[in-house]
Amino acid sequence: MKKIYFAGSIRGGRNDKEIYRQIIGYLQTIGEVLTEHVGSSALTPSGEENMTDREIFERDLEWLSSSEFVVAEVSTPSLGVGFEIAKALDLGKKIICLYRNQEGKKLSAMISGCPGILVKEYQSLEEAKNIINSFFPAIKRGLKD
Ligand code: 6K6
Repeated sequence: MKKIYFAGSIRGGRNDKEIYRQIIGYLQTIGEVLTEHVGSSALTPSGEENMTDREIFERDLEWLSSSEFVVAEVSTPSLGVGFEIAKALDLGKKIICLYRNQEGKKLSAMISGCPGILVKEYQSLEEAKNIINSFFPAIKRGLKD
């Protein structure tokens, strides 16, 4: 099963958590999503957490290293997501960033201008699914591994 690392804002703000949950749900039909909690409505920026920041950092980097693909939802700016994208680039992962265009806002040039990152704009979940399908061409042919 393909391992997919989904990245989405946590302390950067949780406005898009429902979208993350829906995208994660779709990615789970394709492979194993290591970071399912990113879409959880129980996860708040200041919520109780039984892990230290160092433990979270180390666990997430381990997951990132072991994954083949990184799917990042970058509409809500997040330092952590930016860091994960840069790290994934260094590790040679295949990265796609999904971005919803919002009036008065623009995606960071460090993401949209980076040649190793595929950035795709979407509005609806349906569009996001189509983008994901074309990012995972083998999946479309029914090959899950
Ligand atoms: C609970 C309450 C506050 O923080 C927590 C638990 N924190 C995290 N748990 C799991 N992954 C995390 C946590 N904080 C950051 N990450 C990783 O960084 C996730 O994989 C996200 O993709 C990304 C979010 O970064 P920020 O800067 O928005 O928090």
